[in-house]
Amino acid sequence: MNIGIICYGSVGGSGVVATELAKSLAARGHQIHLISAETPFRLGEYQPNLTFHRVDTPAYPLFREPQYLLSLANTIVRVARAFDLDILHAHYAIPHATAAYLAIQILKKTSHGKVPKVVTTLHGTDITLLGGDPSYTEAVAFCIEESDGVTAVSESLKADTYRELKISRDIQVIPNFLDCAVHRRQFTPALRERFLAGRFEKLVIHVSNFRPVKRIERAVEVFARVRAQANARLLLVGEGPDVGKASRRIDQLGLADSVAMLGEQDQVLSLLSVSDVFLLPSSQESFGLAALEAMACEMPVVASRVGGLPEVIDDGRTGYLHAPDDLDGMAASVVRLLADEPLRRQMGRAAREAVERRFCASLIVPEYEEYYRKVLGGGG
Ligand code: GMT
Repeated sequence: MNIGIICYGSVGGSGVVATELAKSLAARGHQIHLISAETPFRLGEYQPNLTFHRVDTPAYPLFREPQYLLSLANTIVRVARAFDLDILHAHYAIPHATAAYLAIQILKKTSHGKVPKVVTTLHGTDITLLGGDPSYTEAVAFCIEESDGVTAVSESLKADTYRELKISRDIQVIPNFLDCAVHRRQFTPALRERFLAGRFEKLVIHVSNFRPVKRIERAVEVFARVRAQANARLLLVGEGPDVGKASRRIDQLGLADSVAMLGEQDQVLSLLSVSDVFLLPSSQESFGLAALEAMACEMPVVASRVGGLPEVIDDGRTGYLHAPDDLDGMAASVVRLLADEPLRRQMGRAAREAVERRFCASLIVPEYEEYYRKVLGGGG
């Protein structure tokens, strides 16, 4: 199939999933055209069958906002015509589903060749934070209804979409995935020793884009409770709007010596693999790709019981889930795991097994292929 994949290239789960899907589909012989305003950070080296098309949005003094929706729709039209696309797969509804809808209207009026079918994948905040906002609802709901196929990354997100947008169409759940051959524990003793620095015994890690929904200050507060009971260090990996808040909270709680802020890292496997527990106290998480990456590296996750996280983490078997405001409960679970090596190893192994059973690219990418075929056959 000739498939156009539209995504955000900046660090974020939806862009990662879209790029990994693009790479896997290209490796399976499809012609893939990845369309994004930035080079997706997981794109990596040249790969046959995979072409990247940059969306350029020229600035003009009259425009207060850059016209990304228009330049994206325009790029989609050009790519669809030039490469005879069968499928246009929009990752993250806002505004990608709308750009795809607009491009299709243009192609229907102006092209003599085939017009691609549109598949929209809902990732989370496009529905739970933005989609339900009255500033966007009508347009988002309309373009989701108009897509030929719609997928959501969890049952929880599917339910949220019906509730928030009052739509009635069918939504297929296809969970996020990892390349399980690549995403596995890569333990480097020297790296662990470097972080332990001869002063600490255990490592707790949090990886995110430091947006408010990740509640990074709460992560620091959970760690403060852990630190009172265990000789642990916290590794904070990522960049985003709440980095400053994190630093301030670390200083207020007198934790500067036991927290390492590592900034954005595109390869987190080695960092995950030397750590003991992953902490994710988000207020909302439609799936929690970062938790899945930690589990693939045989690490238990302590997280909020919100959104799709219970579909990823089996409470008591592959990690522990708590009400988002139960910081004491999260800290107690982290301390328990840090103190009990056999329990931690057993849960880590169970976490890896859970990833292999349901979330490997080798299982999920064929689900997307089958869904494309269904949509092309008119049954989407
Ligand atoms: O809002 C974000 O955190 C970014 C967003 C994204 O597009 O990267 O994350 C969402 O999509 C990811 C990939 O499907 C999911 O793993 C995240 O759970 C989801 N974030 C939220 O629901 C908050």
